[in-house]
Amino acid sequence: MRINKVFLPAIAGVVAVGGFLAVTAARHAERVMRVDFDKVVRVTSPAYDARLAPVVDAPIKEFRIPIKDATLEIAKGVTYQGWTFGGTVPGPVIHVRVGDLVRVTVINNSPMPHSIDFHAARIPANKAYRMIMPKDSVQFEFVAKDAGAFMVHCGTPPVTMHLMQGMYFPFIVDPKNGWGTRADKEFVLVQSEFYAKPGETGKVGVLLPATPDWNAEQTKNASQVVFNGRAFQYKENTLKVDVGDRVRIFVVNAGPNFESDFHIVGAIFDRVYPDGNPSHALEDVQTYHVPAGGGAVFETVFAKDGSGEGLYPFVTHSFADAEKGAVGIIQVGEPKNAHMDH
Ligand SMILES: [Cu+2]
Repeated sequence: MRINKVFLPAIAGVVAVGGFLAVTAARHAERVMRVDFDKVVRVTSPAYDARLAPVVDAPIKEFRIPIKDATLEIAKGVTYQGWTFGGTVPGPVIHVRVGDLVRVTVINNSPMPHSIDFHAARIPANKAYRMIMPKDSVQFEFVAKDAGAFMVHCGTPPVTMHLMQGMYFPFIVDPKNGWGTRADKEFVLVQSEFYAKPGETGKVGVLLPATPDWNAEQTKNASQVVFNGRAFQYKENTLKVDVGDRVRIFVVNAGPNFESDFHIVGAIFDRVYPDGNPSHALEDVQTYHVPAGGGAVFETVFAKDGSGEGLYPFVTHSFADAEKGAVGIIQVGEPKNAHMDH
């Protein structure tokens, strides 16, 4: 009813009663967006869909987020029993705008306690981020006040275990009036690490899933470092843009342990927003670091007279990590017979 009241003064007296109901219903639909991530599952095949859909205008955005166990493919041919938000790693991509009221319901459909932590929220942590027991749920709301690329994750101890199992997703907040420049393509990349022991070959010759390696995690010896949950997935499934496109990439580093030194080979970022504030843009940057638990916004233009048609690897320039899977390719245009030697 609160929603209807918003429109009552604006339209009372200018429409007939029947029209009033119709208009109110239509406006209501525009004011509230509801997404149930049990039903809307992020595409992960052949690669996790890195494209960011435009933000919806509805100023109230409601999200139902199920916690569930899932079998993941963390590298080609390597399966892993993960813990997830929404059945994928990373979980869903949420895109809102500064000023939006964000309503969250998290349901724990897994057999162990979990929780949720929105880095973008200013909210009492003891209430919103409390433990959610199996079959229990938590509900809270907050107004998104800060623009940027934010991490959302499970905060149940040991947090490192819940992170290495896959419990994180990106939460993108656009500034009220946009980023100052129009982007032709927007992508989201979440860097993270897995610490997995290779699976053994079972009795019938089937390779069993890899298993968590707690000692490797404690000594920070990752088995895979990935963008969007799977090693090297964007080498074959390139991110495609057109010549002349301004491309904006929201990079979130879910860790749990490593920094991301984000770089595109063959391009320069004409803008980086380290803290998501459009008035704090850095200009003409080659590489910029994203700390574990942090995010940054990167922009570059693949102009015809510069970084035009061709292939452009994106990496963490901490190359031991890139060699474990944190590398992908942006394909600009349709370069003929193009391949990367490295
Ligand atoms: Cu958890």
